[in-house]
Amino acid sequence: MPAEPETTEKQGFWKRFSKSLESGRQAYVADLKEVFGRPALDAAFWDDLEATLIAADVGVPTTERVVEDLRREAAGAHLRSPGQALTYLKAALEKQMGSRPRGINLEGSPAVVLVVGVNGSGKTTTIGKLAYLLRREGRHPLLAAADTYRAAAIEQLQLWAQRAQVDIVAHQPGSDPGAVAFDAVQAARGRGADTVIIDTAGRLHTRTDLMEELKKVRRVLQRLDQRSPQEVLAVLDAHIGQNSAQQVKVFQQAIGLTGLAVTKMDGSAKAGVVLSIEEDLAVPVKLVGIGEGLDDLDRFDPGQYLDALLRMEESP
Ligand SMILES: Nc1nc2c(ncn2[C@@H]2O[C@H](COP(=O)(O)OP(=O)(O)OP(=O)(O)O)[C@@H](O)[C@H]2O)c(=O)[nH]1
Ligand SMILES: [Mg+2]
Repeated sequence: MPAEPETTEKQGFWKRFSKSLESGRQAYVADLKEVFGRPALDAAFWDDLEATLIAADVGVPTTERVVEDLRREAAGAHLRSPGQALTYLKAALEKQMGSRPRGINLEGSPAVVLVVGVNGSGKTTTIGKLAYLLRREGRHPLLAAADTYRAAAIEQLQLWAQRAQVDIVAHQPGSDPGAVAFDAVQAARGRGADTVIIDTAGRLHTRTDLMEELKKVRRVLQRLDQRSPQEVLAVLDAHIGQNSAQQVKVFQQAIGLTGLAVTKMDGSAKAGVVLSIEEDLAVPVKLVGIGEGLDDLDRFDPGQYLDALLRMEESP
C-alpha cells in the first residue's frame, strides 16, 4: 500500500532533518535547555530567551514579538513556569506557521515551476530533488535548462534529470533562456509531461539587467498560458541566514514569488531563519533541503520543523 511507505519515508526525512540540525543546534540548544529548565519566569529568563532565539537566527522582530506574547500570557497568569512557556511558544509558532498556505500549485497543463535565486543557493540541486519527489507522487516532470550561461550548468541539470529519471529540454550554451522555457512547455504538451521545472542562472539581486531577463522568461510563459508560471520559487541557502532575506526581497519585488525553498539546512546553525524569513517576506516556505541526495528534499512541515528546532533532547 502506498500510504504506509510514504509515512515511513516522511518520518525518515524529518528524523534526518532533526539529526542534521544537531551539529548547528548544539550551541543554542544547550542555552535553550538551560533557560527553559530554570525555576522562574524572571527578568533574566526573558532576556536570555530573547538572546537564545536571536542566536538561532529567528530574527530580531520575530523574537521580540513572540517573547512579548509570552510575557503577556505570563502577566495574565496563564503561564507560571519556563516549562509552560516552552509549550506555549511551540503552540503559538505552530499556529502562526500553520495558517500559511504551503501547497505547491500544480494546476496547469503543464504546470510550470520557475526556480530563481542568487548564485550557488542550490537551485539546480533542488530542481533535481523536486523532480524526483514529484515523480514519486505520480507526476511526470520535465526539466528546462534555462541557465544557459555555462555549459556546465546545462550538464549538471542533465545529470539530475538522469538521476531522477525525468525528461529534459536543453539548448546550446549562450542561447535565450526564454526560448528554452518556451520549448520546454511545448515539449511537455507534446510528450505528456504535466509539470515543467525551469532552472535559471544564479543572479545577484543587485543586477537589474538580469532581473529583466527573468521578467522576460515570465512573459514568455504567460503568453503560452495566462496562469503560468503556477509557482515562482526562490531558493535560499540557510547558511546565509538573515542576509538572504534581503536578497530574496528583490526577487519578490521584481517578479513576485509564490514560495521559498530553503536548502542546506543540514548542519546550519541558522535553522531559525525560516521563521523570520516567512514573516519578513510574507512568502511561505514550501520546500526544505537537507543534503545532496535524491531524497534530501521534502515539503515543509511546520510541526516537524518546530519539533526539531525546539527539541531539548539529542536525536536517538
Ligand atoms: N549540504 C547541502 N548541500 C547542498 C544542498 N543543496 C545544494 N547543495 C550544494 O550546494 C552547491 C550549489 O548547488 P547548486 O544546486 O549548483 O546551486 P545553484 O543555485 O544551482 O548554483 P548556480 O546555478 O551556480 O547559481 C552544490 O555543491 C550542491 O551540491 C543541501 O540541501 N545541502
Ligand atoms: Mg544552477
